Amino acid sequence: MKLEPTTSNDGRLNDPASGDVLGALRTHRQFVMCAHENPDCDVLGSGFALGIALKRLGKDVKYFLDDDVPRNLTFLPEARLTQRTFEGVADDALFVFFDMSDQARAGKALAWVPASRIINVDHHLSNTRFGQWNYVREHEAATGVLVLQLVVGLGVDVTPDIAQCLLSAIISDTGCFMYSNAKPQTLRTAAMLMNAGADKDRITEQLYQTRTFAAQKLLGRTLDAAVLTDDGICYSVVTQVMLTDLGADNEDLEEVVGALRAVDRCQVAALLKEQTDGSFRLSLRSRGRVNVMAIAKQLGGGGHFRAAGAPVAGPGQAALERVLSAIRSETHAR
Ligand SMILES: [Mn+2]
Repeated sequence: MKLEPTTSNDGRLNDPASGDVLGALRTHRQFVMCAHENPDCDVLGSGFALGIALKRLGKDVKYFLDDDVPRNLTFLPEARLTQRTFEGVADDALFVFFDMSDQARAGKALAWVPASRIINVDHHLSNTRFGQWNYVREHEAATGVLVLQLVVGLGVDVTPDIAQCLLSAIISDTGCFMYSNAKPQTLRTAAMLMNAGADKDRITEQLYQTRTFAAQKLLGRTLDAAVLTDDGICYSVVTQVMLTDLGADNEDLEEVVGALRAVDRCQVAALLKEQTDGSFRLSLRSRGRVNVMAIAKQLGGGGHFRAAGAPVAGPGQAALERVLSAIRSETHAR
């Protein structure tokens, strides 16, 4: 389906900010799509969608992923094509980093890539413009929205597969349109993608109505152990022992922090997830008053106003104290 360039949130047509990036995409031959650690639907959907579009222009595309595709995202077109090595990647290939505020988010496997070979496509507030080419629009709901601009800018038809990838990215990053980043234009873009062949029902079934039994049990245990403080912090800690007991893994934790955030007296939800090396990964959510990105930044992480994350060193009690004090320094400063 041929789509007209979309109108961005600020009303601009055919986003001129994408110009340099479009030039790089048109003139180079080979591209490596790159995801951040703990890949999500926005980063993978964005990479697959642009990959499909570039292949339609005769370009060579690799999908590098130093991870398995999360189980609930294996329905995405191209999900079976990811590779863990740089086999077949030429010296002149460009690396497209999606949905990352800085290069470190891509992890050690991609730390070697020089800025001169990086295209950076992102919507995070704290983006450091780490690429030679940067297409960053901080107020878009998902990186997938920017990729749609690129696909249209390249003159490629939005095929059902491209539409499926991009609608998945948008649905995921807006929490199925529940979050405040879902604007009227976001809904129009989603409608357009459905018209182009995206299967909304399949996406929502995969993303929101399919859980492992272990994940449901883990949600129960984590909520049972949750603490709500007088100053509105709702937190819980997931240990490796809990995961092992239930035969669960990190993928089974997706729903937990949202369930903490849903508590009526909660201002900031915090979930500390113990990693196999004894360190922790922190997920933060805000009910709208507190900027959790500022909290995450204090701890060396990043994200968005209402959803952010950071790595936190162990052991557990010290990690928890550091997190609570970072949250309080932000909430009480207001
Ligand atoms: Mn995103």
